[in-house]
Amino acid sequence: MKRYLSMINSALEACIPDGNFGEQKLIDSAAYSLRLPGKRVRPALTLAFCELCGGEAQKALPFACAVEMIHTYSLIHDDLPCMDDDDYRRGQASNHKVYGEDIALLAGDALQSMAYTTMLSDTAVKAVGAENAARAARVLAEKSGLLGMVGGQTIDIMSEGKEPNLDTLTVMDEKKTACLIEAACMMGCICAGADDAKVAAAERYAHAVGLAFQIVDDILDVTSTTDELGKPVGSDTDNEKSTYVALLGIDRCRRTVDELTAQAVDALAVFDCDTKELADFAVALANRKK
Ligand code: GRG
Repeated sequence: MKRYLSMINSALEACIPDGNFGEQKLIDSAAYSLRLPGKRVRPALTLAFCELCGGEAQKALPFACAVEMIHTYSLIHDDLPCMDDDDYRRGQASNHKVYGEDIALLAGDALQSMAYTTMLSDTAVKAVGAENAARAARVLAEKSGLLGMVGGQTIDIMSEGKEPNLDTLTVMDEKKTACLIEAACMMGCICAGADDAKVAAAERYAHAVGLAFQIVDDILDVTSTTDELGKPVGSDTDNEKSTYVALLGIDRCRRTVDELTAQAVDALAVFDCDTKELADFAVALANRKK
């Protein structure tokens, strides 16, 4: 999956516009967070699923960038004082620590619309076809919106300080984290013109990988260091967050991650080609250290 990194980083760089008048600070703020060294898990998945379905990664690149833009906006907003109030992200000062809360909020908003202008540009639409582009954009809107990522973040906030409950926690993590990973994988298939069975299999893979990803995030929040993660550790405990670790303990969490990873690998059976790379990726994400 590492081979996609330079492609993704160059494409993201090309999306950063030149400023005209007073908006330069906003552009700098959005560019600051986009350029920070994220793992690029979601855009890499878009490109990998596109290739798995016989498409060209290059054609899916605007859609991969769109997912990363939505992810970056969510991280900027997540770090704000009214949310998790974190000072570090991706090993650097959080966006609002550099540009102020007002500009950070607006940079998140701007990245959200930039995601849609990027994947609905003439070039992107021509590359994958108008119907596929519209379908991919709808998937991203649904999975990142009210009933998806933002809905999950709302459940998270409403649950602070309350007794954790496994059902609520699972729905929260499915929405907050798995939904955007689902969008990333589904969009890759859609860009390649794949049939509904393949799009549904990509969604199942991503659902399992996404839930495991969030549980690993919760584990790392208590077992890792700020230096290793590039973001503060212990913030879940400080913010009285409901997490899998708080509810089940680390050993049961690890077992759940392994079960979910096995489910992700099973979901790949629908694809009639070599799926080893995506199976290995699910295992690598389950064992990640940052
Ligand atoms: C709309 C005001 C407003 C806020 C929205 C939706 C939202 C805030 C936040 C999303 C929730 C969120 C941040 C979920 C956590 C998902 C997660 C594990 C993020 C970390 O992803 P990585 O590890 O990060 O892929 P890098 O930095 O590598 O890209």
